[in-house]
Amino acid sequence: MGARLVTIPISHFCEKARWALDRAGVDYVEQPHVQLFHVVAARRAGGGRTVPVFVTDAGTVLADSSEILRWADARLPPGRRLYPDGEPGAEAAELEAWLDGGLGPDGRLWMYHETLPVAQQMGRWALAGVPSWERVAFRVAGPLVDVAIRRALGIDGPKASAALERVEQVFDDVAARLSDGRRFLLGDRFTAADLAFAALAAPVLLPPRYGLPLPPPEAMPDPMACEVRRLRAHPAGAFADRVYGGERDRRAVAPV
Ligand SMILES: N[C@@H](CCC(=O)N[C@@H](CS)C(=O)NCC(=O)O)C(=O)O
Repeated sequence: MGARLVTIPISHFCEKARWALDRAGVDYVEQPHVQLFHVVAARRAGGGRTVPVFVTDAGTVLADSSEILRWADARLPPGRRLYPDGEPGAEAAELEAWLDGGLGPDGRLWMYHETLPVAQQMGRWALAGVPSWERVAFRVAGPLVDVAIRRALGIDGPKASAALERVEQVFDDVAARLSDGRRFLLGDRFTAADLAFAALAAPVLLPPRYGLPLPPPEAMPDPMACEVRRLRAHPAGAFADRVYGGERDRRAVAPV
């Protein structure tokens, strides 16, 4: 069997891994699953309860997006790596870990709080490529999925507001870093920090060049659409858009 990536298709941690694999020209098949059903698929693939889980063609299991980035990077020439040699590579990894631990979960929590009430209308995007029985189960068990996701992620109104405030703080920090005119977070070179920021900001930006179609702001409830437009206009939101425009080509790069 060839390499495979087990995902929740719209998940931003999955986009992070997918982007790195695409960028390195890795040949793999994506196996998308609905939230909660993904646990069975992730465990079956040899991972834990989260996705992405990447199974290489040699059968090695990588159950964390950062591990997948490292694996993909090893397939690129040094000049194109997401983790440059030495201190810049360490700094890229440090920023990535900061974003993985903060922006990633916070943006997701806020996005679910805003979209769970209209989850069935999101099916067109959220169910892309998932097995048909999971699609049916999602439709039938809608209210239960809502309760289960809220419980699993500890979602409520005050937590969602606090999460959005933290997201804005990250946006301000990113903008401050870029304020000296540098092209990327660490200078002139695209690194894991930039990829992680652009991928993990997706729940609050809904980037048009994401690895698969996301709903446009117009399809979202008004309060969410309003925040998305506001954050897109933030210098860090504009930066994410530029990074997608310049660096996110699906399977565009040949391996070494
Ligand atoms: N540290 C992990 C985090 C991945 C993660 O949080 N994945 C989410 C999807 S965005 C997930 O699987 N959540 C389901 C759960 O926690 O049960 C990584 O970087 O891969």
